[in-house]
Amino acid sequence: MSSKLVASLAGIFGLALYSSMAIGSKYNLPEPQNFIAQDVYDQHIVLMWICLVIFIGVFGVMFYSVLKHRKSQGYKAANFHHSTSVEIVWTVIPVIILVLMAWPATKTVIAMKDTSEPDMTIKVTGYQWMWGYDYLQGDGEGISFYSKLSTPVAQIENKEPKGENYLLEVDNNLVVPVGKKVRLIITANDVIHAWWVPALAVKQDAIPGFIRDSWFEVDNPGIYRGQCAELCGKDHGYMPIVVEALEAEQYAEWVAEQQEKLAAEETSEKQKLGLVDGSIVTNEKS
Ligand SMILES: [Cu+2]
Repeated sequence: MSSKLVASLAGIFGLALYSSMAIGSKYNLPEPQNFIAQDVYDQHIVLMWICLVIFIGVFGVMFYSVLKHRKSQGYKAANFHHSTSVEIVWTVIPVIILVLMAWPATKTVIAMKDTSEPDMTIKVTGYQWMWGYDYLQGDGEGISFYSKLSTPVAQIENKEPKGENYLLEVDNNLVVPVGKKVRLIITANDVIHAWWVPALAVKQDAIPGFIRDSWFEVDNPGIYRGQCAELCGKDHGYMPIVVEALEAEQYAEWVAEQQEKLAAEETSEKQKLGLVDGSIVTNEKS
């Protein structure tokens, strides 16, 4: 009977593990896009296995003890109160496990916080409910825009079928070049938000009146999505983040395009104010 029970438990467990692997891609962390995200991913997997081993060990011993030594089998409870050696063992073993887990995690956190020598710096500002990006230093310096949710209201109100990137799409992506260290200076204009892009392993609170910094590098061109991760009001779920990583050449093209747009805006602004004659400055690029 007991071997049957063990076999069926093992079967259920195996099945659960197998099905969790099958749907793993959906519920697992997204595919890491830089070495920090890879470290985070690997440590996550190792920690899950450690949890699993501890879970099976602890519950295995507990169920074995309860089932095998129950009163109806003629066992009598021991009535000792204190065992120094047991207490030392169950303190020392978890401490060793915790230190082994904390060692690599600490190294990764320190690397995450190392924002020195960036190739470019972008200021990220959280607003209720959108993001603002200002390219402060490096390629693209001077570019500045807001990034707002672009999912149609009809989809949100169930009047249209929901798109593939429902609530994870914006009008202006945060465009960056691949392979460059991008330092982010993060703050907020109203309440606390948090800039979170899991594939890039960045999650940082954006706090009004304070500056926090973080950094990322993207290994491969592509689009990586994230969300505000700090409850910031009624539209907290409607301020996604979209990072678009481009190869160097395409990035340079994008920068040129943006700067032209900025120059044109500046000119028309000045014309409106009657400060200059537009015809003279239209070819001037700042
Ligand atoms: Cu927010």
